Amino acid sequence: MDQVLNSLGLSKSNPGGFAGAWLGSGKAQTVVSPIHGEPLATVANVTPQEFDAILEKCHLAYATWKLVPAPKRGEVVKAIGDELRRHKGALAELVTLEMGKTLREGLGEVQEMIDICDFAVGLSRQMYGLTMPSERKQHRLQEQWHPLGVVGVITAFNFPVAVWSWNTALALVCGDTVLWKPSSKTPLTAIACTKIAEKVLRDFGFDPAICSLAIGRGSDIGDLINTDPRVALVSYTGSVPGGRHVGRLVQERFGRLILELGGNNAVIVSEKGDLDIALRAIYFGAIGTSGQRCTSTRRVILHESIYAAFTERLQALYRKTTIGNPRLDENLMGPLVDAGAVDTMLEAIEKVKAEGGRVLLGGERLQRPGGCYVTPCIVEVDGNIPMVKEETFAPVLYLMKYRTFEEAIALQNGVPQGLSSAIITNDQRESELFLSAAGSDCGIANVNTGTSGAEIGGAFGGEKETGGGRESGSDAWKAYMRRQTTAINFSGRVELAQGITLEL
Ligand code: UN1
Repeated sequence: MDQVLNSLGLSKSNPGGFAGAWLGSGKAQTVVSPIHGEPLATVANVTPQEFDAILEKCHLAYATWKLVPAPKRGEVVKAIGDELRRHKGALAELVTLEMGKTLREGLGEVQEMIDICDFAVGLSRQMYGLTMPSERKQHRLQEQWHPLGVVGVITAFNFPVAVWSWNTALALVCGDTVLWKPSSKTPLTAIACTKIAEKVLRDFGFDPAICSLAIGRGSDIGDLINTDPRVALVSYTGSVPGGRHVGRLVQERFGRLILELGGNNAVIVSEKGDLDIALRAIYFGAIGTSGQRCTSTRRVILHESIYAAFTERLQALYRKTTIGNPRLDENLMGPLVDAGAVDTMLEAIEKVKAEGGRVLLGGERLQRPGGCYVTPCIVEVDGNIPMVKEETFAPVLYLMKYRTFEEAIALQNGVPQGLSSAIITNDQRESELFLSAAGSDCGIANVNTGTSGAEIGGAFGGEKETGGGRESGSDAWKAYMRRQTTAINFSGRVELAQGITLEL
């Protein structure tokens, strides 16, 4: 463990703030691993005064960074990607130690960081604007994209490093600087990533405050980010209530927002689908990251004709789940992030039982050091009863039946969240209907693959209470830039648009 910390430049006690220099004289917290409940290291939060100085430096760094040609900014992101490749193993280990996902998934998370860096390097030469025909003679109409400012990135514990990288790789090539407030549950991985960015920025001779960090509580440091006009864009990943709060504060000052909030993701399994595919997709979607992905599969909508047999097979698979130390390859499921998450899971199961839900299997706390291990749970429900409409951030899977295809779509869409969805079918008409305007209302809709594990090349995000934001691939970069529309007159006289004349 010490070796992992050392190789990433971490010590036993670490300051939690960075803007060219490391600082942090606020309350110190001990980071405890959910794997065994043992302390990993301590981190000192930043005080509000320190936060102000960090933001000021990050804002000042923007004034010069925005003038660097975008392909040059891309070279910096390329070097960050290379550093991530070098540190992939150690960073994945730290992710596992700090938040408890399996090492395989930790490696996958760091791979997502590398992938988005590669994407952003290409993007640094492709931030195209359009040219439109002007309605006036000898005029040109065009739009171009300019940097926006400081991007405040507020991330959650479950993808402690990838979400920062999706935002940061894009923000950097777009000419923005980044101020990161990670989850208080995962400050060590945030310090490790910031050190990687610091090294690269220094090597290139750029101001390392371009990638700043402020560790502290959401209610103080988070709100300072939300309310400060020096932060042009706030990209927030977290719960629906958290997003509602952030949204109000940022909107109040007309700041820009990207919200990535809760999901309540369903897989529809048609009687015309490949049930082996369905089984694997649902199993990984539900137990992967111990059910703590915003894309985790939470609901399965099964055709009544296959319901009984499929439910049997799924339970048999669940019984084989190896639960334990996520650093060991033999374990498929690690702990939840902390003991509080276990309490929340067990309370949710009690509530759904009171609403008529029938627990088929699992949902128990395991007596292990640290107190964060549970057995994954399957609950049979009659449609979207009230608890099913809530996102419980844990491995609880709800099974429900449908008769007609229209019923399946209505169940899929019948929750307040709209992140990810999937259908397992070999019937082309069903899959096309699912993907049509009459189908899934989610930001992500997959066919014959599960709800989680989105690739970075597509835009990532969801509708309704998921918040509407998009990050990562496709044209999500546009949210990190300022669009400027330009009319250029080369006619040598003045002509008003819309045919308006002005006699002088
Ligand atoms: C999240 O859970 O916040 O699609 C992000 C996935 C991952 C990202 C999840 N690529 O499951």
